Amino acid sequence: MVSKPIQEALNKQVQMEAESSQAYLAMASWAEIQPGLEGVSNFFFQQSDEERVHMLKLLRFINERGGFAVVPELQQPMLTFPSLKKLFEEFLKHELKVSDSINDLVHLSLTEKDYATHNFLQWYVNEQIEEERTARTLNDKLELIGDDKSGLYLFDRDIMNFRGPGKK
Ligand code: OFO
Repeated sequence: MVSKPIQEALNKQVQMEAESSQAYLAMASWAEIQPGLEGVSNFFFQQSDEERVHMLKLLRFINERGGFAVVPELQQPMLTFPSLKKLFEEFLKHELKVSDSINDLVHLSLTEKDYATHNFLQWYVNEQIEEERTARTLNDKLELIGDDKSGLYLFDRDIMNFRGPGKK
């Protein structure tokens, strides 16, 4: 059985994952209408799907543990981006925020002595290592490319194959 504080914190994380999914969906949609960013757009459509899976996993865990998973109201995400660089900066910023939130949850699970939740959260801890690494690497690549058009062409072409180590 989940305690009240754990249930609340897990439900907050449900909201965060759902908002991540929305944020990446908005990035995908913006990229889709920019010339030549099909790869980036596909990457974020896929990223958005993954976040929905993260959300569902939490939702089902809460109910499985005798709690009640609340389907949250969502904030509208950032819809347009002044540049590709800005979009990827937002991506990294977002993932860092999610990592902080997961870390807080892990901490709470220990103080509440909820070892089942602690164990469940390890999947998210590992996932965040991958997500942060992906976002950092892509930001570094863009920094290196600068305004070089052929570099951007290759970036867009290669991003679909770039899922970070351990990702399928
Ligand atoms: Fe759910 O991993 Fe990104 O946010």
